[in-house]
Amino acid sequence: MAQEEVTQSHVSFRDVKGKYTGLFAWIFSTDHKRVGLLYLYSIITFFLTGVVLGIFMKLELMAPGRTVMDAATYNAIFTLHGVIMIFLVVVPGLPAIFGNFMLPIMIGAKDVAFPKLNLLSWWVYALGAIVALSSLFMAGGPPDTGWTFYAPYSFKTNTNMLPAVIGAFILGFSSILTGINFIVTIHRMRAPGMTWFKMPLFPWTLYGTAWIQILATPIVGITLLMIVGERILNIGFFDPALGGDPILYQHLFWIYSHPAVYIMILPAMGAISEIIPTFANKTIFGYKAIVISTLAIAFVGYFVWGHHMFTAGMSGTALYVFSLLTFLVAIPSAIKVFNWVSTLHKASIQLEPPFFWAASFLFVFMVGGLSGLALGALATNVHLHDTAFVVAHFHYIVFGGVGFAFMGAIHYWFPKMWGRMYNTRVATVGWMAFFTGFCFLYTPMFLLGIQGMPRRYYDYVDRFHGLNVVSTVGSWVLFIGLAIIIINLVRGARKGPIAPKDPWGGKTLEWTIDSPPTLENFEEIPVITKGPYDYS
Ligand code: HEM
Ligand SMILES: [Cu+2]
Repeated sequence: MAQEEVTQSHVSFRDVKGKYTGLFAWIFSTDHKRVGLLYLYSIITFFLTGVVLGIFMKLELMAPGRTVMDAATYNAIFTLHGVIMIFLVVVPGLPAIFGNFMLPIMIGAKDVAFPKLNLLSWWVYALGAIVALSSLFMAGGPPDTGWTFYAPYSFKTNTNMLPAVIGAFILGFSSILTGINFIVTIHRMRAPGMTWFKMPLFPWTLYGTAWIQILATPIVGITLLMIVGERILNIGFFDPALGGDPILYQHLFWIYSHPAVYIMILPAMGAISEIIPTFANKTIFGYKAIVISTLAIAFVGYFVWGHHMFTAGMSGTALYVFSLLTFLVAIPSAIKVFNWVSTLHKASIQLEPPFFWAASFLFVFMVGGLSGLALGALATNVHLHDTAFVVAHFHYIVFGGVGFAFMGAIHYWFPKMWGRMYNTRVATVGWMAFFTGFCFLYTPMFLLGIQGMPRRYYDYVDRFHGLNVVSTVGSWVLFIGLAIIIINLVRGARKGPIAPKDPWGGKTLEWTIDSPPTLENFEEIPVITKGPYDYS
């Protein structure tokens, strides 16, 4: 090994000497792996910011009445929390980090199709983030509409709406650039012999996601521009006084934002589909069913947006159709769950941290999905809409689903990305605390919602006190778990033992190359003859 390391072809991508050094070697690098890590560090920074805001919200809700902040501050904080977590964390999330790092490697390519566009997407992301967060430092303060920017409030509030809206608009371009890059990369750059149905599942989910990114994102872009037009030029898109319609805003917003939830969850499902066969030491059950359900979700996901607006005023027919379609879109997700569980059936499972995250993903994703059905049914929706139940539902899905898959992915691919190992025992303790804290944090919100506690309120009546205390304490446990996880990973990246090429016994291409990879990933482009999960 020591002998090999000195030969040029085995230099890790981190040690390659390029035109620049230091920070510049990162922010001007077009290497897909460096771009992926740039996204990782930026997204983690925003994630931690969002977590701190969340902890403060929970502190406020620990007791009725004013606890640590006033109502206006609370409104600004939940808006910022939502904007950061959705637009800066979970939407770019897995595609921008693990998609950039792993996609070319998993399909046997040396980079993405357009490396410069790829770097540009990070720059656009950084610009969007700066613009969106600049409202914090302006007189008037950050917006207080919630991350959905609903009209009519979004064109009436005196807070700084424009930076947030324009920031989100810019961020959309970053998402579109990533989407275009991935579609072309997958079409044009698969290794010889890698037919569509020999492609691993994570790239498949990135493919489905990429189409949503380029087809749905322009819709939210236009919608956000309409708010700008309404606020600056007084064009009456949404203001009834000017002949506009506030409900139109909700339609336009959710025509993007429901498909966007699939931008978030599909790559998460892809990561889980990689982790499960590796730790079950078994071929994935129903590979084609997973591929087809991925494409089905990406497609049907466009037609269910109305379920966010059942109480907003729609024709009876529209209500029934949106409710029916919402139930239909749950089927392909359920198919995947059956496939994962069947893969685990009678397997000899390696109990390691990535597997713990994947297994707990199955649990939280099911709770999130089934509570979605309770919301998708018309009668129960009227009762539950805009209550804490919705907050519990989407945190189980978005934080539970996407967040747990992210944690699984980073613990799975860590040895490949850093060439070192973290301490698996500490990682398991971190997972336990995080998972326990998560359940205590969000489960009470289901109950509170059923009992009628509204969402987005900084105060509540006395009878909701007990469950809110449980939830707040849960947020501390989760935070401790998160701290353990991050400290452990940082220590592993710095001083962990050197990782072998394939520490977990994975079969996809990334496990055949050096840890960490060389600049061009492969010395020779592999020729593919077998399916991706060949454990025979
Ligand atoms: C079985 C699948 C799912 C069903 C049936 C479902 C159903 C619903 C329904 C009906 C609502 C609206 C509730 C209301 O406000 O009255 C809702 C809200 C939400 N869902 Fe889902 N959902 C599912 C999966 C997902 C997934 C996969 C994600 C994200 C990755 C997600 C994220 C959200 C978010 C963010 C909201 C709340 C948005 C807001 O009001 O601010 N859901 N879901
Ligand atoms: Cu939806």
